[in-house]
Amino acid sequence: MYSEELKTTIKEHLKETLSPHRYQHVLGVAQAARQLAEKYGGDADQAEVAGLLHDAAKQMDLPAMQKLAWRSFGSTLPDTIVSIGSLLHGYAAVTIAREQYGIDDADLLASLAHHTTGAEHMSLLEKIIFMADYIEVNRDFDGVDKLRRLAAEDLDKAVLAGYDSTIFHLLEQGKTIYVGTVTNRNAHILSMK
Ligand code: DGI
Ligand code: FE
Ligand code: FE
Ligand code: FE
Repeated sequence: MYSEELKTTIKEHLKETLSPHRYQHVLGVAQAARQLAEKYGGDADQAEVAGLLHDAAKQMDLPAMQKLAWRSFGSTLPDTIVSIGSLLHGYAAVTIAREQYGIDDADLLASLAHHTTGAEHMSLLEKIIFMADYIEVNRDFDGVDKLRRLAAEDLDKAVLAGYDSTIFHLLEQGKTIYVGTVTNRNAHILSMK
């Protein structure tokens, strides 16, 4: 379903639009996503394409992200998400995937939209992209080794540790915490019982 030709085209475009650092990150996420898909019984090509595209809008300015996100989501997104680029870029990536690459795979599009804050009920692919973003080979932060180990053992435990790591980080930095991140973490815990 997802061809090598499509992946090559996406990579060429990303290489032109992202910084070298961000481009290396998306290659790392694509590779980690493939590996997680192979381990947990997902579609490795679908995971690779989602990994490539998840941060496609990351380096745009906020108005450009807002225009993109509007074309896929209209007024359905919470104001908090629309006003903060770090929360909005995944939703903007959905429009890039749809309009530039003709992708209409709802699961793939959801994995782009939800990669930063998670979601209340994530599919396997959504969990894979959410986790690949933390554990890709270029990432280096306190706790990354624990997340890598958990991701190799139990994807749901890893997802919970991912939420916790983001929330800890935001607390330490004195940043606002999007309430949806907390709601999604709670729903994830309940889904594990
Ligand atoms: O795009 P990446 O840097 O690869 O990673 P990401 O999309 O997971 O996260 C982007 C940024 O968003 C990161 O600096 C942490 C921040 N973030 C994640 N959850 C929240 C958040 N920022 C706020 N304010 N609130 C959140 O709940
Ligand atoms: Fe991101
Ligand atoms: Fe993330
Ligand atoms: Fe990322």
